[in-house]
Amino acid sequence: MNALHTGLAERLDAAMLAKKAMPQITLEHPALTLADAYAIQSLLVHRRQQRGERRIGMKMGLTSRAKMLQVGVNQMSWGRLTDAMLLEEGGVLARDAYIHPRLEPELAFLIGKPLSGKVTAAQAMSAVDGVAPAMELVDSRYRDFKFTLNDVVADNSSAAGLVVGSWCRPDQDLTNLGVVLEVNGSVIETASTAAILGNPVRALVAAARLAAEAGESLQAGDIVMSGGLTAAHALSPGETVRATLQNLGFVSISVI
Ligand code: OOG
Ligand code: MG
Repeated sequence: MNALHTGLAERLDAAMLAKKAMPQITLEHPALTLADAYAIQSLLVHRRQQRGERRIGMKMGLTSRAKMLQVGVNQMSWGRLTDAMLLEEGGVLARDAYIHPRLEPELAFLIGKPLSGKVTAAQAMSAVDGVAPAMELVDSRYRDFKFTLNDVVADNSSAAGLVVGSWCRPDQDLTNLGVVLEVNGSVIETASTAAILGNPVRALVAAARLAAEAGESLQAGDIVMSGGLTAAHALSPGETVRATLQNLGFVSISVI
């Protein structure tokens, strides 16, 4: 920990609380490393925990080509999820509670047994109690949703919210399930779960490895988000957004 990390975590937190976009931190601090960025993220999430929020899991980011192309960053990132980010399935969210929110379809994993370090896909899946259709709400704290890998990592990988559907049995083939994203009944994006690294279980394997590298582990009850399956959709009031994952069901939320 150092003063620069603490100061940047505070600025990112303030931007979120004020719902006001800020300049990219790498413009002012081009020498920041990826390790610095994760240190800032850790402090940023710690501030939220000091306000009473509880860690509920981990989000993977930039695990699909569609997402990498949309934001112009071609390396995986991860972030921390807290209970304050949970949004009610079938509920509403207020557009003006965020800066420039976007929703994206994802696959959620429910961890049943501790998982950490180098694991195989089979080991990762044997630690999973359930899988569910989900959407992630991303809301970059940076102006115009523009960032480098180090910027977005410091900003907790744009994490702002998640909507998780009913848990389904994990002992099924998840490798190539159809994905449909609809806004007010019109299909705007389609994909396959194979969009996530060729097999979405690889996102969970990566999460276990990255958690261990950060000195953490996935615990029973944790949620792991796979990363966006398609480009994210920028929200406007009046929209109902629904993500359907083949065999798993759907999740939806309305924007006011
Ligand atoms: C960066 C976070 C990426 C995903 O699912 O790929 C992400 C962003 O899009 O703002 O959440
Ligand atoms: Mg995401």
